[in-house]
Amino acid sequence: MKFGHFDDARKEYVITTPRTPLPWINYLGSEDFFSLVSNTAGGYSFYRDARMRRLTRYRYNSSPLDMDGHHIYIKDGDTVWNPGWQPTKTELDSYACRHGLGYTILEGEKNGVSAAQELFVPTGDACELDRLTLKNKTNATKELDVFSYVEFCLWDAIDDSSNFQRNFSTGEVEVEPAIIYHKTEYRERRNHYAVFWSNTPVTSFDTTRDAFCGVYGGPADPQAVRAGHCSGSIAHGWAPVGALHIHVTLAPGEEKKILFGLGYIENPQEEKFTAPGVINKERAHAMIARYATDAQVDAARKALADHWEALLSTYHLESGEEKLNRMVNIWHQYQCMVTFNMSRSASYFESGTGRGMGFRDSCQDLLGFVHIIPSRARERILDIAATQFEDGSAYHQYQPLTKKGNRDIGTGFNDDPLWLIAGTAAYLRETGDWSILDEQVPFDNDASKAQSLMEHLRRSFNFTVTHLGPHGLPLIGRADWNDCLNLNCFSEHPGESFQITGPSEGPVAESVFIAGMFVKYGHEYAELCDHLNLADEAAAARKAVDGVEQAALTSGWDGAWFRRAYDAFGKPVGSKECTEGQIFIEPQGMCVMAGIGKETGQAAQALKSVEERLDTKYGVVLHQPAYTSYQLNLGEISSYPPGYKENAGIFCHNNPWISCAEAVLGHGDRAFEVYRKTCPAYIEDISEIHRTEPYVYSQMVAGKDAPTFGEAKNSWLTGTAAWTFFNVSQYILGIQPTLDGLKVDPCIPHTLGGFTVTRRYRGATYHIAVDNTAAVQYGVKSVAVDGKPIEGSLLPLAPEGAVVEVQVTMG
Ligand code: BGC
Ligand code: IFM
Repeated sequence: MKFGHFDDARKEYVITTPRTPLPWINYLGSEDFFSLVSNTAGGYSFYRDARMRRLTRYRYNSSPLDMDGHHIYIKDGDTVWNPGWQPTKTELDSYACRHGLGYTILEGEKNGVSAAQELFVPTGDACELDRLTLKNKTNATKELDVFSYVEFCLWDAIDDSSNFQRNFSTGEVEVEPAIIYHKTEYRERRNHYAVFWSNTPVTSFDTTRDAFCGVYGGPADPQAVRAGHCSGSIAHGWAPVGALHIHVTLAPGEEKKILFGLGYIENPQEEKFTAPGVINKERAHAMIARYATDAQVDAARKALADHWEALLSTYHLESGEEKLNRMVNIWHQYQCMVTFNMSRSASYFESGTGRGMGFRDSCQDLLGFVHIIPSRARERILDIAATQFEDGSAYHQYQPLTKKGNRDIGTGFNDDPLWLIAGTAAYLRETGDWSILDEQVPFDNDASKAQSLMEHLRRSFNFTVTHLGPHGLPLIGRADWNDCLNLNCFSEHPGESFQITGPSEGPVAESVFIAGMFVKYGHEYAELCDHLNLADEAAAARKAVDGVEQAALTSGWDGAWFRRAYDAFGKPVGSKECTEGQIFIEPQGMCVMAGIGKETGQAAQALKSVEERLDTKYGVVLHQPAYTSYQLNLGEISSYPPGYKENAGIFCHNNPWISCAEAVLGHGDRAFEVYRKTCPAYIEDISEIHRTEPYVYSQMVAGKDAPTFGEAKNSWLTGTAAWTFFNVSQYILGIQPTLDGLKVDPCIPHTLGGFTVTRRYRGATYHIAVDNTAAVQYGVKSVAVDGKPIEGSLLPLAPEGAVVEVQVTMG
């Protein structure tokens, strides 16, 4: 069953009922100001950091669901309704939600009045605009009362939801006609405030929740809306809100537009007050003036549309597969932007308060983002590297506002350092900007300990070299990619409480997955050394890589697949010797991607085992058999019921690894089959089972051991976005940036007769037409550039501004 449809021409998903299985959301903003908005106008806004600069409140996991948001009420006689249905839930005569690139439009109609609430964050500005277009479709004049309402958060979202004894006394606002300033905490160390305004004169306003909603009321039936008037309340402590009321008269057929805005203003510290306690409003006035007229708002919308058009034109596919085109050209890349911006911090499932930017997550996000805005990728790489320690290890997460490592989450994830090589190498392949390696970057955010980025990568590489275990495999530490496989978390006295011991305290648990990573990214590191003429270092790196590769092929091999790990007692994990957890997806994907066992046949055997033992109709599960009971020596993984999350769920993130690995072996049909099984557009028809948004990936889908097999959870913020785009663009369609230029090496289903990709790369535009009338899965027979045949499939680098015609024939 579907709850809407794709509108590819407008690059939108159109939801046609507000009763989706879960709120289906969109992200507005991609620079500093962000809003999440659901298909029923729920959501919240923040500036840069969802924990430290939260503008509006959101109550997660609430009942009723998704009541806090960006609400517009329309009172028409005795009927009160919202264009997005919630929070009044008044039945609408028609409803649609259009989620597009950086904007959402909620279209409702009731009793002959249509209302479109268009929400977006303009490029280059720190505000959300909500434009309401009202139209009277009847033959009689309509007298309407329109209310726009937001509930402010007192900035620090954790403090806001816990420190009530203080916070009920700190709230402060200022009001000017049609403008409400939320200035809580401005008087002390802060220099920022929020502004909520309308471009239309207001009839009345409220700034206290008690007055607007009623002490025992709520957004579903606010007292002021029922009364048709606000009471001019001024917040002193308690819960400051922004509520603006506008009376609107609409003649038959008449249409009117009203703009509401929510902005973030930061004044320099020294400009704090114009008079004691009174904020300096200059910047707010300037912001409001930027969107005073409809023409200005139209121009801002157009600028946003142009911005996205330009971003997406970097990689554009035309093929006979409509769903593939849609995902590659729109939704994969869009989700890559969102995951790049958010890492795993703020969604409807991540509260924005627990996690900041992940070290491994953000490095992987670069793989799918680096072509979109390379300059932002560059900045991100330097930010991430600055949280590394001198021994090459790293904080697992950092806070976006301060960019400082997050001490609560700590360190000890031994895969982290290698992801920095992965992200940086991807940046270099895309841009050829070798200057980044010379950048001086602090360790542990301490400028006095700065070294070149290349030195950071060297320490990343050496971290693995110096942390090998008894089988010559890398030590796993607290965990590798699989956060929940905690093999050094054990007790010698069963029944004792859960203990996590740090990697320096002697644990010997080893990871075959990190071995695969080390081989893959170790080779990429050696290539950087080659390029920098560090021949000795390159040779030494390759020698270290070969050693780990041998260990993976011997101690890491179980007979028909790669083992997952060795636990702290030296027993294999992910082996036929185990009763549960005999085979895991991660090492099969990563080792084969690294080329391990390609010559010996072990790689093909490993993927065959994946297909036989881990594949399901909804995707490849993490491991089999699922753990049926909690086991202290395995850690959090076995704390989940079978089929959920890391305990044998379909973790979407490592499905593309299998698809990439199949492509490495030239299996185009299977690579595409694995891609298709979890791909949103291909499973749109089972939205009632899948339940999350059908336009983006979720972190996981319940595996075959779960009672709710096929049900997805944790949509939007997942490494699946980057890995999928990386897979489909570079492994399947095979348009591969290398250090020396673009290479074309597709691995596609034999039924795909061909395709064309337009790729902007290092300033030139390549039109690449691939002909597969030979109906093969893999293999390039000939390549012609501007009509002239070339040797091999590496395209000569074209000068900036050039347009290059490339003809590739498979066979
Ligand atoms: C995992 C969760 C786990 C959490 C904390 C996440 O990355 O997906 O399953 O509970 O880390 O360890
Ligand atoms: O690898 C992790 C990631 O960093 C956060 N989400 C879950 C993944 C698997 O545990």
